Amino acid sequence: MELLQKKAIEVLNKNWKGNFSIPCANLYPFQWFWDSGLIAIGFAHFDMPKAEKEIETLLDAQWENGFIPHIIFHTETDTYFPGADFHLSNLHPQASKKYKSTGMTQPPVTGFVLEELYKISEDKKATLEFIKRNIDQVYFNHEYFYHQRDPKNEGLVYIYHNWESGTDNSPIWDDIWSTMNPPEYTFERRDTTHVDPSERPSKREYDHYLHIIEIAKKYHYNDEKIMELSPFLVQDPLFNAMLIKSNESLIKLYKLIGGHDAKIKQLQLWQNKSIRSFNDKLFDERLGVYVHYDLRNEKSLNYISSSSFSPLFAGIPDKKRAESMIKIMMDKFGREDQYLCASFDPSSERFNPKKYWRGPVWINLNWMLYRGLVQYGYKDIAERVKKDSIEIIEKNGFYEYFDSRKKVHAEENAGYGGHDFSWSAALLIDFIN
Ligand code: 9YW
Repeated sequence: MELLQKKAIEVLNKNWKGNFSIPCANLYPFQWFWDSGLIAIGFAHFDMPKAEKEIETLLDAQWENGFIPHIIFHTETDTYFPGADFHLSNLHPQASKKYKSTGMTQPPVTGFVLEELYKISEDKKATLEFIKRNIDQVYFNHEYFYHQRDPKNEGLVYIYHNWESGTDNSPIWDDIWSTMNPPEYTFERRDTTHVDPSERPSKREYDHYLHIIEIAKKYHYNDEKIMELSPFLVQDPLFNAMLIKSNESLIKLYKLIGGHDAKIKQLQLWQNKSIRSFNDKLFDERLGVYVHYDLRNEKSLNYISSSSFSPLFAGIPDKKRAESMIKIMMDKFGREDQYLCASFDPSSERFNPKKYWRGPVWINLNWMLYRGLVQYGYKDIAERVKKDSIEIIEKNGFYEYFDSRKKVHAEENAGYGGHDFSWSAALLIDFIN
């Protein structure tokens, strides 16, 4: 275990660029929002100044309206498509003047990351000072979500692009792609020069991704216009669970700091409404798990994915519901020949254990699942998630994602996508400490 930890530290230090981390060399050469948060948790175990700097750099790129972008383009490299010249964040009047970025966001992990840093810290006083300096920006980000992304005022925020979900090519989006018919764009993919194209989204899927951005750009990333016109408008259980988990952390941290009654009260109001709507609207009684809601077409997207279980991490289901969710997870995802937890329902015909978010196991989702299972008292299953996560890294290395089928790991390298991947390393460190 010591050797694995040493290697993980090497990966993180290698991907550290002075003020922030890249998710992995070549494939993802910039700073990504939720990667940064999770990477900071890893650094906190052995280098708190880097953990703090990671978050400070992320928050430094916040827009004047509270929005935090999903990619911050710190350098000019063209090894990634679509880059800064495609996204053109400066179209938005309140975009950061200091950093080029995308005009979309990612799961809001920053609130709970601040709490994790505090828990891990050996110098709580100094870490609390760091939190005091930064927490209001995170609060401002939540305010942005509740003011700009919740058209029905129900406490559930929408995402307008699959890249905002963090689960880029999930089969769930296939239903939305079938409502669209984007132009066939001409562009040069860069991801497929770094990793095997069979493990990445297709060209046609990319046409859809680009088309949504073109619409948003046409209206200068104006939230009202996006809400009105984006063909992709989804209430995502993973995204909303991250927001809810982060709300809870902000409440705890503000209480610790003292003297922020108005903000605590507001967070509590958001929190109560969000949890109520989440349970009323995103739970599918027939499937017995949480699902996505397509706001544009006003219908539930009834599929089981690893996002379906992420509400456990945020304490959203009651005990009874949690019990039935976990039973479904074990029946469908937890068979002995599968590693926990595939990113998509292995019994579905859309399942593909090699292809990105269509089936492989991801360490970030496993980490959340582990935490959720522990919180609800499912220690044995939690231990299996942890054991599986460590085992697939030990067998293959710090890959971006992993085949969910055990037999493949016995025969060949079953780690896919980018190698020496930051959050796989960071969360491995957190798992074993
Ligand atoms: C892309 C960086 C990002 C993650 C996303 C993941 C992938 C990038 O990599 O998206 O070009 O599609 O899906 O969750 O933040 O690690």
